[in-house]
Amino acid sequence: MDTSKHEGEEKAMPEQKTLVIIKPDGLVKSLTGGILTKLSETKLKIIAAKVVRVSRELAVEHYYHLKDQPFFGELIKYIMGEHHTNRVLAMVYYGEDAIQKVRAIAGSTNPEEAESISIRGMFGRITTKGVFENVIHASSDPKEAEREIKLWFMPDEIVTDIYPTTEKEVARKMRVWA
Ligand code: DAT
Ligand code: MG
Repeated sequence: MDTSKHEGEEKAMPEQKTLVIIKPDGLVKSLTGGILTKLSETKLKIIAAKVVRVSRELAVEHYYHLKDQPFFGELIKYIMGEHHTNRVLAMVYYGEDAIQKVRAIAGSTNPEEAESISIRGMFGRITTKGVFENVIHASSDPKEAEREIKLWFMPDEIVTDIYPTTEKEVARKMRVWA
């Protein structure tokens, strides 16, 4: 049986997963609804979502590739919500061509260069300190998506099995309801 056409189609339109974060300015300015509505234009599935208080450790790990940039310190303060609120909404979107679809709707990194009907174009701004408050993070390629999703989520927080897992005995104290 010749399956080459089918395989070719799968390669052209792979199912992908991508980490999306609504940053602190997005939450504090009540932009969540508008951003989720824009993202729903992609017709992708949300397979994980949680509100996270971002620690310095998580922020630095997330943006480690930018650690030598002059804006790194301000970027870490921004994602930790120093000027807004210390929480973000972290999500995993899944589906065909997810990474590019979300990046297209998010718009360019610099909110002033972003297309006006993109999320960053509609809701982003540049502060007087030069911080790009661009309201949303979206992974830029499959390798980055995997690293970021594994950094922000545990396997059981995601409703679809997207990466291989293993079972491990862990003895640790955890907070429970009193
Ligand atoms: P993106 O978020 O579009 O993937 P990136 O990964 O290059 O862009 O940078 C991560 C964040 O760092 C970006 O959302 C905003 C900030 N940033 C990037 N370039 C910047 C610059 N030249 N000045 C100020 N902030 C910048
Ligand atoms: Mg990036």
